Amino acid sequence: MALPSFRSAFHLDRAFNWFPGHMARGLREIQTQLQKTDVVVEVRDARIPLSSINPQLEQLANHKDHVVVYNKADLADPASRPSIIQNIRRFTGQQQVLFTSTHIDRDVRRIIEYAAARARTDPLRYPSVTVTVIGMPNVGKSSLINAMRRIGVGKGKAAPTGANPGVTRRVAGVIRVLEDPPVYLVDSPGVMVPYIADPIRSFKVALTGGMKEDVTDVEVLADYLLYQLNQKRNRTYCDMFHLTEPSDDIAQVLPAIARRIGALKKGGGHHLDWAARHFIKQFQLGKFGRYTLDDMTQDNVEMFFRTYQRPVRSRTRQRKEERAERIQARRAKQLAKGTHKQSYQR
Ligand SMILES: Nc1nc2c(ncn2[C@@H]2O[C@H](COP(=O)(O)OP(=O)(O)O)[C@@H](O)[C@H]2O)c(=O)[nH]1
Ligand SMILES: [Mg+2]
Repeated sequence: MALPSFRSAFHLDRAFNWFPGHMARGLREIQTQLQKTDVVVEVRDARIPLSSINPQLEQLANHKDHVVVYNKADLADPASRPSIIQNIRRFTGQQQVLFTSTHIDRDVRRIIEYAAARARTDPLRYPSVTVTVIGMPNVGKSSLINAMRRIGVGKGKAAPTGANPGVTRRVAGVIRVLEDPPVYLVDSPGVMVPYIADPIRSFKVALTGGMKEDVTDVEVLADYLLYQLNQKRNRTYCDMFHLTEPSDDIAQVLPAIARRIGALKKGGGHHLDWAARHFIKQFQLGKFGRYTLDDMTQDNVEMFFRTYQRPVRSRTRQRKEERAERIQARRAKQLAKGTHKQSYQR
């Protein structure tokens, strides 16, 4: 049987973007919180080692004692690890790179140990250690904190977690995760890159659960997933959805999924959006195997780091941000002069 021909690239012009008000506020709160922080744990998603870097967060964390944690490593391709460590060290200078899964105690303990080592080696300077956990939405920050608490002090969940992004909306209170030496953790809301210009990057972030569903298009995401599976010659979906052969046409695959899961409309036809959601969910649960979606070949990594320092902003957003900065500066001036209230009431 001749192999079906697959698309050699995935083309779409529209990127998904999500940067609600609570993230802008979260970023400011994180900045304040970092002044009271000894160690920053910057969590990323191991399935998208490049796309889950937020330069804004990285910049805030860079002048602190800072460890990068690639979480959800149980869902990512372990073969890409050496390349990730090597490239992150080379391009960002970041030496401390860990891989974790929240249900693997050994992984989680390494983060606690990293923080505790500060107090053990320099107890006068660090009578206790405060750790702030930052990162993009849904990478597992709150789950990691709960795991650290479970392992460190044997206590239950303290930070709310959830399958959808945007569960944690404020910088939270301190949570003790170790008695001796005392280690405290602070959770924070996930902060998305304010403007993702590259559609493919936005699809990867969305496919791994980083974006609220409303700002995405589940059928486009399902199509991108199909493209990825076919690229890797992964045929798992054929057995799963009773397809006789692989297909690169989402218009064929989604109805097959709908039939398999019973997403049928009363008067006939298929609920294609339910089918798309189901398909994406199976990926997020690891049912198609372990995936690293970012291409970690040298050329691609170099290209990514050549542009990532300067987050591309749309002109409208740029103008909006400049206006917000001007208003903030004016308020600060008025506050200093004590005229803020009057001008506010006017
Ligand atoms: N497979 C897997 N799932 C994880 C891991 N860490 C977190 N999750 C799941 O990812 C989702 C988001 O977790 P959450 O801690 O709320 O993320 P946050 O938004 O960064 O705080 C939840 O459904 C978690 O169960 C991990 O290491 N492996
Ligand atoms: Mg959270």
